[in-house]
Amino acid sequence: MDLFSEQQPEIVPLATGASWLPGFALPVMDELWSSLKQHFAVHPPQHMVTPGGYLMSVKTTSMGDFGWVSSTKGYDYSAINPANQLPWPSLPRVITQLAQTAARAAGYAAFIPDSCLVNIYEPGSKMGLHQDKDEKDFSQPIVSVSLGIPAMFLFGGAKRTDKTIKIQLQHGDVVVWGGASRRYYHGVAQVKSGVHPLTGEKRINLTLRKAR
Ligand code: MD3
Ligand code: FE
Repeated sequence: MDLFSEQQPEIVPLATGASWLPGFALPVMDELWSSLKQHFAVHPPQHMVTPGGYLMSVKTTSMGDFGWVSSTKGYDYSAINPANQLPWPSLPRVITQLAQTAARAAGYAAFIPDSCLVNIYEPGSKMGLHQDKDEKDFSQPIVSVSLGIPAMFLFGGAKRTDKTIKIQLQHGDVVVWGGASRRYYHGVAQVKSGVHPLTGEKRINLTLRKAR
């Protein structure tokens, strides 16, 4: 894997502790997509139920020691996929290495993810403004990787009412969210229809986390 062994990546600061690395994952997209397709065959993405009793428009699945799960009982991390009672598979090396290389480039040298949440967006899917607060250690960043058709990502501040900025996340983009930005509200606007040569009519987002 040649994750920028020579060239310096482009790093765009977005907020305190948040860095956008446009195209950072492009060298590994084929490898990433083939490992995701194998994963989907055993742990198919599902519409989870929210604590409020609604179905999410996004489909999710997980990899790693812990996977993010939602039910009418609340949000949690679990070592077992509740849909098939199987343990989530370990993180593919390509994903761990990508996340660690990106975190290091953004200034987080000691990031060891134990969870990868995979979100699948079809045209019309969206994710409302929220904070990620189900993880134990907020000093650890979250690394996000986008594949497939683009989406408008909404990014606010520490309060729900803070002004939001929009950035279009493209195939191969990586964003590292640490420091103050780790607690910021964020969401994804309704995904417009489109086709990507690798993923078809889908956007896939990976979030690498230290959950426990
Ligand atoms: C900023 N996913 O899974 S990735 C999520 O595109 C989630 O699927 C979105 O929000 C997606 O929780 C956004 C970018 C992202 C992920 C986690 C963050 C931004 C973040 C955590 C804190 C601050
Ligand atoms: Fe989130």
